[in-house]
Amino acid sequence: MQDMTVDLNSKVLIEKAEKDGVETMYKRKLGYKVQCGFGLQGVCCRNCGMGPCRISAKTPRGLCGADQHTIVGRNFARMAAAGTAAHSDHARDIAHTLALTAPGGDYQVKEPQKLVEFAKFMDVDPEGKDIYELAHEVAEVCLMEFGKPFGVSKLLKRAPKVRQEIWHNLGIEPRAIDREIATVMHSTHVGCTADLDSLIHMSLRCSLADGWGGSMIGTMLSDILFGTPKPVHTEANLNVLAGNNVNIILHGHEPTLSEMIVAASELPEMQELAKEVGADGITLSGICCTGNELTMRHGVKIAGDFHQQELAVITGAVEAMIVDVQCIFPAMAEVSTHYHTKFITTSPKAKITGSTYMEFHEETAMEDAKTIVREAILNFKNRDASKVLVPDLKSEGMVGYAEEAIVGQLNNVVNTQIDEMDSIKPLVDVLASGVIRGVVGVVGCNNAKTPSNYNHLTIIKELIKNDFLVVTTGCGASAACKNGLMLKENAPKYAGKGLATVCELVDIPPVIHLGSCVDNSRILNVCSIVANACDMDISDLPVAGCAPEWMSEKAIAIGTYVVGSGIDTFLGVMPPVTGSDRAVELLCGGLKDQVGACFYVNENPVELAKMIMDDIEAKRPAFEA
Ligand code: BF8
Repeated sequence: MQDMTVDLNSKVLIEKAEKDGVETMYKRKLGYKVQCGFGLQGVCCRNCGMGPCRISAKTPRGLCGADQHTIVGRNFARMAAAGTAAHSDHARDIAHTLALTAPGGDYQVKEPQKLVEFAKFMDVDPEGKDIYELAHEVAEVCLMEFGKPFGVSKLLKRAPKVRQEIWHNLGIEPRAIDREIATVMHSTHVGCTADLDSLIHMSLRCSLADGWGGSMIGTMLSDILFGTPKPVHTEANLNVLAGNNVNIILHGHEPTLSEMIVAASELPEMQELAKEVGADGITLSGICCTGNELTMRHGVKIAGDFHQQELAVITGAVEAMIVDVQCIFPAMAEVSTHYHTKFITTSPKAKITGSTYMEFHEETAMEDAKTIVREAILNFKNRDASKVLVPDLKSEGMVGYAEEAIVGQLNNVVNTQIDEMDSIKPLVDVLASGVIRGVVGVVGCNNAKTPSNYNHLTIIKELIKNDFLVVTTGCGASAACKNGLMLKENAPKYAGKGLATVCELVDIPPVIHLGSCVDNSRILNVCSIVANACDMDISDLPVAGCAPEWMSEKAIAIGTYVVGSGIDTFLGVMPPVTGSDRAVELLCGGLKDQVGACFYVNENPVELAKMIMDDIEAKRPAFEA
């Protein structure tokens, strides 16, 4: 089992789990020596009650006559729709929270100027309006983006004109977000779409509603509510858990809950209560995207990534794991029974049997957060010292580079102009000169199909060694931070000469922390600004996307909108599409002629990194000209 991760802390805790008699994902994986071949190829259909139908040489069609291309296409589209739903429902909650803002309230507008700019972008006139009146109006306009009856996403106009035309001509401009999700679900119902090209177009349209709709709204409104991230120091890996402090881990995705827990835990009454129960204080840390949201705005430490959630509890040093939605193992309830940890679920969208359910409402946010934090503190007395093992390793890093920070950091040294074209010029110059060969977004999950973190780290190190700047989000960001790749001081050790020089000159790490998975919309934003500044399409830029260990349906939506935006996307794990050679051809080739980008898959991370670099190098001559 130790070989199933490259994280040394994780190895220690996998061994402890064995001794403690606790089952983890790593153990369960051993029971799955052979996974279902039909599922792996995407040729199992259970979209109606006549099935499940499984395509094979003996049964080349389902009972309704659907062939492998239809079934693979439908399954892929449903994954994209589920991913879009998850990101976008997150964004919807943030928009509802913006509608609740009030002066002196639990939620306030932290970035009034950003709100005004975004209001104008969304065709809301800020003139003569109080900032909260404006916030409520913007919230309503954003909420309309989910269900408006007519028109396409308002955010598409962020993209270069030429890109918008591609979408328009292909008929894949996303309309209302919920409509695109519903359309996929309808069209993949028995007896609807049975045409692969159409299903892939639908997947693109729906995923674009995520990238240029839900996720973009989520990111923008989170900045307005909680502040635009700025570079901040943090620490990462399970050693951030503090010996004699109340350890609270926040896990999940939406900052509405976690921001309030941060605020509640800083209250003097909570700090005093922690002392009363015999602790020295309270230590908050994060897992998964909540970890990213908190670290980039507050420097809250990163406890770990998706594959470390069970291991965090197995340290025996966690008073409470507080979760909201997405990427939470149901197994957390069982694992927690072996220790004193309270596994606290808070969302009606993610109730888990065996958890302690404490529903969180944005309307009573601070009161709810205080109740939850109190529960965690009072649990400190139940910690059993004989069960505690906090492993030794943690790393430092600089995190929290929003678009403004990336552009600003380069600009401070090379250029002091503040208008948009001049601001972006240093980034364009450093790319055009070839000092940095290209920019790669290495993002996404951990997948038990690969040793945890291995693909991420291998690919990131190959890229920066060859002067490719890496930007990262989600659990990929945690992997990089845990391994010291987000420290400028480590640039000479890991980065090529060109990249190391840039890191030194403009004070950036070789791997840039861009935030959570919804923040992949920041990558679209920066690409658009650069493409517009160069009078190019996004597909002409020396950039690429990579998901080395993707596993979630959200990752399928992200990969599909990144491809749809014109960025070649490299996967380290094969999606379940190999049952249809036509689907593979289309996704990994044919789309290039339509949207200027496609997927590439290679399960060898060194080879995948080489493919990324070759791909970008091939684009460089045109970009340099
Ligand atoms: O949205 S990277 S495992 S945490 S899905 Fe989940 Fe994947 Fe981690 Fe965040 Ni993104």
